[in-house]
Amino acid sequence: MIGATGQIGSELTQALRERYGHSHVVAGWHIKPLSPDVQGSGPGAFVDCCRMKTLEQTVRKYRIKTIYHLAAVLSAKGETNPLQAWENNMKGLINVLEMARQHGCSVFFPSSIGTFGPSTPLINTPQDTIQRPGTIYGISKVAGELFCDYYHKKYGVDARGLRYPGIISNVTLPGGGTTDYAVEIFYRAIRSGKYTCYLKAGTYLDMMYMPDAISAAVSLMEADGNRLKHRNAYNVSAMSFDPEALAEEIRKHIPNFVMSYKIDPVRQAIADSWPEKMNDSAARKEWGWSARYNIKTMTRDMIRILSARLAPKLCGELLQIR
Ligand code: AKB
Repeated sequence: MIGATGQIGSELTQALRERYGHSHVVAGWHIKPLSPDVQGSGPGAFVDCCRMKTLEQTVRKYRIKTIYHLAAVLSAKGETNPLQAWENNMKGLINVLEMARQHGCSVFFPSSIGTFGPSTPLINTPQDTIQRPGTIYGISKVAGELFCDYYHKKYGVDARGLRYPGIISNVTLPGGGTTDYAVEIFYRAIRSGKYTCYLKAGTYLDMMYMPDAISAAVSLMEADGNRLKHRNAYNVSAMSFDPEALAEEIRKHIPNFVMSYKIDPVRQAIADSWPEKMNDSAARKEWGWSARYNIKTMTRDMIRILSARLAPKLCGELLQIR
């Protein structure tokens, strides 16, 4: 697992360990150290995917069969230093694909709703459609999708991937994304009963709860390759909401929750160019994808888990878990 300290990587590492055996999943870390849970439950390795040597040492040492490449600079952070983001995102993936080619590994590559742009149909976004993103993150993810296809066609590397929506989770905070508000809002609602949102009311975006994001990755990687017509860059969708709808859902559990707005023009422009809801019929048909959580069940679960962890006393007073 490259990026085992990140929002998705930290939880995917643990899920894969539960499924395939704790000693069989190596947690790769680079800038941040591994969390105590990840570090304590299986092997870990320093892996800077932009430096081939560290990647190769780990692949050889542990005889790696599958590389999950979860490290990336996200959309909003990428705009602060576009060339650096391009360098990290592309160099990392190309090294991973080269390693996979040389050592016969398969690859999981998470792409994103960020690969779409203002000229894409943003409602019921088709699997195969116009992709002209306006962020460096989106450009690197489109190029990544194409690189995965290329390595499969030219070298037979089994590179598979998904286009994730915004991911909502309660273990590791996201960092530098446009959809991060949908995670931050829960922490603030529970801690202080207030949140200032940087996206406007009415900004509908495709979103997914982490258990569905994990199950999508596992199901795709376990799917029969003969059934995969696309193999890579599958649209996967679960729920679509705007900040108001999420606040309303949170108020069912925290009635006094107050949301205000202070719009960030950079993230607002990115969000306006992303799908409200993707069409994920190819994933449903080719490997049986379907999401379990909607806004109601996700919100209930987030509040239950975070309230137990963050503010047991406060939450006893404020929450009405239904
Ligand atoms: C981001 O907001 O940059 C990511 C994504 C949707 O890919 N969460």
